[in-house]
Order: sequence, then C-alpha cells, then structure tokens
Amino acid sequence: MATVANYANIFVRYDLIGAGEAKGARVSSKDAALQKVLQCVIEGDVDNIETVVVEALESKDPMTIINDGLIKGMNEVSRLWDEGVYYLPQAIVASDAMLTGIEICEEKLGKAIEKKGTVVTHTAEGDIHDLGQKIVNALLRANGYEVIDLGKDVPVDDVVAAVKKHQPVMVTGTALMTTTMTAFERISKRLSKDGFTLPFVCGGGAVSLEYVTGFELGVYGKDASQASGMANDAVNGMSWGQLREKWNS
Ligand code: B12
Repeated sequence: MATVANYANIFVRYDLIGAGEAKGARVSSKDAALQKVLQCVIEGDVDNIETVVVEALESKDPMTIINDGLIKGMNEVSRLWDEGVYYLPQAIVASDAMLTGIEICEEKLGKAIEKKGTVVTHTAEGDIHDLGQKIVNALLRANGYEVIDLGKDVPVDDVVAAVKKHQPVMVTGTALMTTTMTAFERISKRLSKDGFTLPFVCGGGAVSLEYVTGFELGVYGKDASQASGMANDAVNGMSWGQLREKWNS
C-alpha cells in the first residue's frame, strides 16, 4: 500500500507553485535578498523563510524586510486569493511564512529598555486573521511600547477587562471580516459607558474609515505603520477626537 511520505505535499498545488516560481505573481524586487523573501511568502515556503530572512538581515534593516518583503508578499497573496488563483491551503502556508519572518525581524528590532506606555492589541471576536495585528505588535514594541497582546478571536468582555486591568494609552483592534468587525462598536460602547476616553484604533481589511469614525473613541488605522505614531500622540496627551482629526481627515 502506498504511504504519504511528506504530508506538506498534500497542500501543494503544482499547477500554481513550482520550481521556485509562484505562477501569476506580479510583484518582484530588484534587490536579490528581498526578492527571496517575497518569493518565500508568496510560495508559502515555510522551510526556507528563516534562512532568507536571516540572510536579508545581513544587508537590510528589519523594517525594510517587513515592509518591502513580508507585507508586500502577503499583499500579493491577498490579490491572488481575490482573483481566485489561491485557495485556503496557499493562504495558510503563506501566512505561516510571513509570521515566521515577522518574529525573526521583531527579535532583531529589539526592545527599548524604557517603556513609553502600554497598548492593548487584539483581533476581533470570531476572527482568526491576525497578521495585521502581529505587524502592529512588532512595530509598537520596536518603538518602545509594552504590548499586551490578547491574540485572535478575543471576546468583547476580555478586551474591556484588559483595558481595565492594564490602563493602556491606546487599545487596538483588527478585523478582516464584515461579520466580526461589529464587535468594535460594542467594545467602544462598553468602554465609554465605563468612563474610558482612550483612543480605540481599528484596522484590518474589512474595516473602513466610515465605519470606525461612526462610533465613539474610534480612530481608523489604514496601515500598521501608523500605530506607533498614534500611540506617541496619545502618550503626549492627544484625545481620541484629536487623533481622529489628525489621522483620519
Ligand atoms: C491570509 C488569509 C487567511 C488566513 C489567515 C491567517 C492569519 N493568521 O491571519 C486563513 C487561511 C487562515 C484564512 C481563513 C479564513 N478566511 Co481569510 N483571508 C486571507 C487573505 C488572503 C489575506 C488577509 C491578510 O492577512 N492580509 C494581510 C494583512 C497584513 O492585512 P491586514 O490584516 O488587513 O492588515 C493591514 C491593514 O489592514 C492594517 N491594519 C490591520 N490591523 C490594524 C490595526 C491597527 C491599529 C492599524 C493602525 C492598522 C491595522 O495594517 C496592515 C498593513 O500594514 C484575505 C483576502 C484579502 N484580500 O484580504 C482573506 C479573507 C480575509 N478571508 C476571508 C474568509 C471568508 C476566510 C474564512 C472564513 C474562509 C473559510 N471558508 O474558512 C476563514 C476565516 C476563519 C475565521 N473565523 O476567521 C474573507 C473575508 C470576507 C469578509 N469580508 O467578510 C477574505 C477577505 C477573502 C475573500 N475575499 O473572501 N484567511
């Protein structure tokens, strides 16, 4: 009887991925090291991502690898999914590759000794799409913030409890599904009712400026790179309304 020698191959569609090339991928980098990172994410090459990221770190700073390699690669995976070229298995291995890369870069970015403040981050209840949140975590930590990472699929009650416990300068939420982002409005109502006035920065593919600016405390985060600038503003005493004014208009 034939046995499966390599279970990883169950998830490989050879018509889409093969011989070091993700068919249909349109993005590329002129830089050889970044090209390898891009390719590993797009192909979901979890076996080689560590090697190529470590190699890229020899000549590039971690932020360049995150922005021009890992995020760019994952954006391309999103496009391939939207166009029906990629399916769940490809998206899973691509996200695993990206997360491994983020972890390596995060280690290299280091952590500032003196913390500027605390930020609570989470991915919405019912939602397991946590790549955006992981990027936000890495960038906040790199900029000197203590991050209380509540993870993915976090119940509304847990977010509110964490804010009460840790008294952060800012709380963030990520949602990739129209069905899950509705939790943000419930969180905002609960926080306001309990007298909190901290900014609640919400981002993620499903979320729009119109939606987030429709509830109290809500500030829309289009890009993960905005998170530390927003936290700096909150630490410097800006209210959620002033943050919205500055970042959302
Ligand atoms: C990767 C992916 C997955 C992976 C997730 C892995 C992981 N660990 O996250 C896997 C394969 C597991 C998956 C599963 C599913 N997925 Co999916 N997935 C995707 C895909 C292809 C890419 C999403 C992604 O990670 N993008 C990259 C990240 C970095 O982007 P991002 O989170 O938006 O973050 C950026 C910004 O939004 C911003 N940001 C985000 N958060 C924050 C926070 C702050 C504070 C700030 C400032 C900024 C910020 O910064 C980032 C850029 O710098 C999208 C397609 C698409 N076009 O988006 C579908 C998509 C999100 N998935 C979808 C669906 C339906 C599912 C499933 C239900 C499929 C199924 N039938 O099982 C399940 C979900 C199960 C669940 N309960 O959550 C739908 C959602 C539809 C909708 N609008 O409701 C999409 C849109 C695909 C589609 N067109 O149908 N998925």
